[in-house]
Amino acid sequence: MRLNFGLLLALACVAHAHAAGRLVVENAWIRAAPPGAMMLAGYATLRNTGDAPVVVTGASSPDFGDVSLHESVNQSGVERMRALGDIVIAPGASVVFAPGGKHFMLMGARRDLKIGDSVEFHIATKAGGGADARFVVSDAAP
Ligand SMILES: [Cu+2]
Repeated sequence: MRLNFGLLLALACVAHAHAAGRLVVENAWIRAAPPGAMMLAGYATLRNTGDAPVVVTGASSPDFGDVSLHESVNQSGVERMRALGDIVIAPGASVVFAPGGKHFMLMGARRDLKIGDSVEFHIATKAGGGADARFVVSDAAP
């Protein structure tokens, strides 16, 4: 029987395949604010469609000097924000960034943004790769 090297190669590849997370960014938007606003907030749903955990470590955008991941918390009736550490998203799970909770804190805008504009973002992950996303400026969630 002749060896089928193509088949052997395919089997070897399957044997070496490993579980991997896959980050998908959905419903990404930035709340519209008056021109010159010191800071803006972005929201999105981060979904892991892979078969291993995804660890989100941060985000960046060419349109902002600084992007950080925050969570609003109510402490004794006072609204405060705290920085989020790494966010672990289990396979099949999603993490929602929405008004009143987790948000992307956007500072140092490099251009004025008006409703309908879109902004490129890169969401960084521990495994590298991450995900690119387009956030649309809006006065309400999509
Ligand atoms: Cu914040």
